[in-house]
This record gives sequence, C-alpha cells and structure tokens, in this order.
Amino acid sequence: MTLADSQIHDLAFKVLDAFQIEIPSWGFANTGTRFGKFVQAAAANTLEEKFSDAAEVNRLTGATPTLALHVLWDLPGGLKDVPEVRALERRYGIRSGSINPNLFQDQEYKFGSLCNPSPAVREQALQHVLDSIEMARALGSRDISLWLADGSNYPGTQSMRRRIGWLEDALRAAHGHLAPNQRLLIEYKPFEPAFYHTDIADWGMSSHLARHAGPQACVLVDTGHHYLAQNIEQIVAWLLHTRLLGGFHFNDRRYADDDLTMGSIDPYQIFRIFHEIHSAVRDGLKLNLAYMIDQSHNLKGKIEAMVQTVMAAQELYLRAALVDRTRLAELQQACDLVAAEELFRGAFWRDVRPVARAWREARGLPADPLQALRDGGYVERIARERGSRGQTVNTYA
Ligand code: PSV
Ligand code: MN
Repeated sequence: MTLADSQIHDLAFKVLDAFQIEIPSWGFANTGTRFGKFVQAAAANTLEEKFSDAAEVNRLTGATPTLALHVLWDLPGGLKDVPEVRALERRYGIRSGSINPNLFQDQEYKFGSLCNPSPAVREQALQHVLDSIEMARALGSRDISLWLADGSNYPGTQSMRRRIGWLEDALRAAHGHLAPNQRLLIEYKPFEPAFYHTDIADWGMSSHLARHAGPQACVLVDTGHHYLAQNIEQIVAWLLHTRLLGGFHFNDRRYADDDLTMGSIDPYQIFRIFHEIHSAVRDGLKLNLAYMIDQSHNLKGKIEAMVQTVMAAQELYLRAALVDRTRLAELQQACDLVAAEELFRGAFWRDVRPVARAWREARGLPADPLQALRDGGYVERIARERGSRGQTVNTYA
C-alpha cells in the first residue's frame, strides 16, 4: 500500500460520491426456499411498500436512488400500472431502475419461454419481453435485465442447437424494439431450475447472444451464477476487454445461487472484481455499468440486510479503488510477484470504515446507517402496520 493517508481521504470521498447501487423490489417481499417460507411482519406486500422501504434504504445510505422492478410481481397490469409507478417515484423520491421481464412463472413456460419448441409459446414470451421494453421506456428505465429459466432436465429430450437459433431470433427481435438509450442485459446461470442443460448457461453464451442481438445488448454478471471454482474476475476482465459488460447482480454464495449477503462469504472475490473495473477505468475505458443487488433475505430483516449489503458494497468498492495501480503496473511488468501481491492484498485489508463514516457525516448521512435504522423505529412501525393486515409471499425469488 503506497498511497498516503491524505490522498486516501480525497480519493475515498470522490469514489463514494460516485458509487450507486440499485436495490431489488423483491428484496423487500416475503420469499423463501422450496421447503418453506418464514414470513416477516415488516415485509412489503404492495409496490408502494417496496418503494417506501427503498426510500428508507436510500435515506440511510445515500447510495440507492433506483429500485429494480420485476414485471409480474410489480407491474401485473403492464403499461396500465405505469402512472401509479410514476406517482410512487415522486412520492418516495426513488426512480424505477432496471425492468425484469418474468419468463419463468407462467404454466406455459414449463418447457421454456423464448426457447420453447412451441412457436405460440415463444411468441407469447417475446411479446412479454416487448411489453417489458415498452414499460421500461414509459418509466424512463434504461435497462431491461433478461434472465431465462429455459433449459431441460433430461439428456436427449430437447434440441439444444435448435433452441440457440430460437433464442438468437427472439433477442434480435427484442433488440429491434429498444429505444436508442435502452439496453438489453443478458444474464446467464449454469443451472437451476433446469438441471441438465440451461439455454444461457455462461458468459460465452451471453456474449454470443448479445453480439448477435445488436450493439445495445450486453452481458449481466450475477455473482451467484457460477460454478464454485470459476474465476469471476477473469470473466469480468474479458467482458471489459470485449466491451460487453453491462452490469452486475451482486450477492454471495457458498454452494450455488444462494443469494447470501454480498461479500459475506468471500469479500476478496468482490474486491477482485472491483479491481478489474477500476483498472479498466484507469486505462481509459468508458464504462456504463449497472451495479445491482440481487438478494432476497428469508432469515435476516429485509431492510437491515439491504442496508448492510449497501455498506459492504461501498467498502469493497472503495478498498479496490485504493490499490495503487501505477505502482502495481510497475511490479507486474517486473514480475515482482510477492511485492505485487502484497500491494494488492494490502488494499484489501485496509479498514476503510473510518473514512466511509467521515464521508457519510460530511454528506449529511447517518455515520452508522445500521444503527440509525435500529434507532429510527421504521421497521417496528411497518411491522405493526403491515403485520396486522396479513402477509403475501412471492411465488419465487
Ligand atoms: C435468477 O436466479 C435471478 O438471478 C434473476 O436475476 C431473476 O430475475 C432473479 O434471480 C429473481 O430473484
Ligand atoms: Mn440475478
């Protein structure tokens, strides 16, 4: 670590001023596992309650001005719901963020959506994507985040190759409907809910589909959507190099797509990802990345978990920003392995919480957002109000 303390203060303020991360509406709703749901009295049952919770997270952290919306869960009436969402945006000072089509919940999608062998089902799925693009446009949302559950469970039961062609056609058609400022983010996932093959299983498949769809399509990296040994920061480096990286769904995992708190299992992994991004920026790449959280907590308090996640994201982003990249480049060039590694992990081990605290105070935010949440009484109040009305549960998240 070669940056002087005075440099760190200024850099940290600049970095934290610029860092924003989107939170998901489904992170405030009751969810669970296929074995059971543990409902929380404070969970959000309506879109208004999700906006209200998002506003509370933003009030405490100052870093989450947008809320990702999942179409069927949040906009079941389609375009008709847009005026209501607009009113909620104004009331709570939170903008709609990425729009997430839902191609996995309806019975028709049992054998796939955009890759279903039935032309009628493929058409229905494409229409849903086009409607979602339309909703995003009406809400002023730039990104449509597309995740497909499509795949198969048994060898020989589907033509993987034919399904690639159907997917190419659909995504190109969807791309044709984007407004000039909109983007199609194509998410990949190796397995679940399909357990033999998944149609978009990795970043190579997403990259190919994005290139084929058109210049406004890019790749969405969900940190939970990799096999355990995969080097995610190398994938990020490739996507940066090929200009195909659109954004992230952040979460952590120990086994598969566990949706645990970002950085709770392997904070060094997130640090390494952020390092790749900071170094790309330093090398002059013009990036437009959507940082999003994709977590829905079943056991932790939902708002508390979200605030904790935002703080973890800020700290790891900042720690990665503190790598002295000029010196690191020299050490890399000289193949001075130990010195390079010590410099790198020195930044990782730096405790940035005091400077983050100073930044929060300087920006009129609570120095300790988690304590402020506990002291503020918001969760107790909504638990009383919402708990007495009975709870709803998302079918999947
Ligand atoms: C799928 O596992 C996923 O990561 C997609 O982004 C979905 O939209 C989201 O989770 C729903 O929870
Ligand atoms: Mn995701």
